[in-house]
Amino acid sequence: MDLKNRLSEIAETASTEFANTHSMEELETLRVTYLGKKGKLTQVLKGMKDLSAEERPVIGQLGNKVRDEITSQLSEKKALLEKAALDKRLSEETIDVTLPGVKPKKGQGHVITQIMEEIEDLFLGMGYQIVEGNEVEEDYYNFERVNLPKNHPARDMQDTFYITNEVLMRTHTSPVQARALETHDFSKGPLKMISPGKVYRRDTDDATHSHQFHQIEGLVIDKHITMADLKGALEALAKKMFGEDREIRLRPSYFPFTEPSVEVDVSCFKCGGAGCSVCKQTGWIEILGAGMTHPEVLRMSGVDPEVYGGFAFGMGPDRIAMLKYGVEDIRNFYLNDQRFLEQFKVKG
Ligand code: 2U9
Repeated sequence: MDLKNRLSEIAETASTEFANTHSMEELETLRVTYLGKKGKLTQVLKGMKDLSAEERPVIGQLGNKVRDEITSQLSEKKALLEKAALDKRLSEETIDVTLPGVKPKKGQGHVITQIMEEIEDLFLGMGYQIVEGNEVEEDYYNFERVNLPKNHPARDMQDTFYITNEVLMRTHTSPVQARALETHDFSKGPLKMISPGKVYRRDTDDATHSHQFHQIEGLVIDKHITMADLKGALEALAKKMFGEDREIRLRPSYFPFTEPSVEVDVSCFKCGGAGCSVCKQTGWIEILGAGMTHPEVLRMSGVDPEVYGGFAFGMGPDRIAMLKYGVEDIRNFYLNDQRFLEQFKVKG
């Protein structure tokens, strides 16, 4: 058979075979059969070298025409098969919009964060500002400026992690107050602030101690502040955290940064004061320490204690959370066990 006839036959059989193809795999096999390196068309075109000079362009033209036809049939069939596959998928895959959706799990703040935010809300409402300072602090601001000079015995209870001899992890949030005192412009009004945050001590971790815990300290400095103002503020705090029926009592105590100093008890929220296991049969639970700011502390911050004075207080949100929820081991707060943490939902 001459090349011309062979080309016509190839065009014919290709056309029939493409028409009878029903899958992409078959189509690919056909492509290789006709157009591949060793394909039928390629074989025929290779034979062109033996043709005469007159015949070669005629057969060459016909060869190109047949190749173009096969190529376009191939892509038409490919598009057809793709569309058929898509139509099949669309008819098979249905979405039942009436099925219940997957409810996203709503998280919540850590129980200590929730307690701290509740306390912050209360004091914001009473006109206090919230000031956060550095957890890495200078010895000078952490100790000296709150009346704890080098070799003061009370430093023993507040050993901490030292970065250098003079730089340490703060042992309380008092340095935040000391820094605020020296920058506050009293001609613009009183200083009313709370400082919440993490603090550090070189404690051996046990059920009631952790090397890292939280504090919220407060400071109010103005002219004519009395201990009655202190009692009013702390009574509001006790009622907010432990219930409207709570009362507080002040017992004399000692802190280097306040004089006089007091320890503050709240009437037992479990038994109302009658005596139970929570309050160890006393009717009262100690929740914070407080006092009138020591004149020396004010003087060191450049504030004249003859003109200005006020009160300060400090509490541990970890202890408040333990009391409020009956948690017996402080370390539970820091284990990141979801089963424990999910139990606490203060707001919302
Ligand atoms: C300045 C002036 C005064 C902060 C105060 C307390 C009383 C207090 C701790 C007891 C154990 C909190 O729960 S605890 O960790 N604190 O009792 N803190 S008055 O007084 C200041 C601070 C800074 C410049």
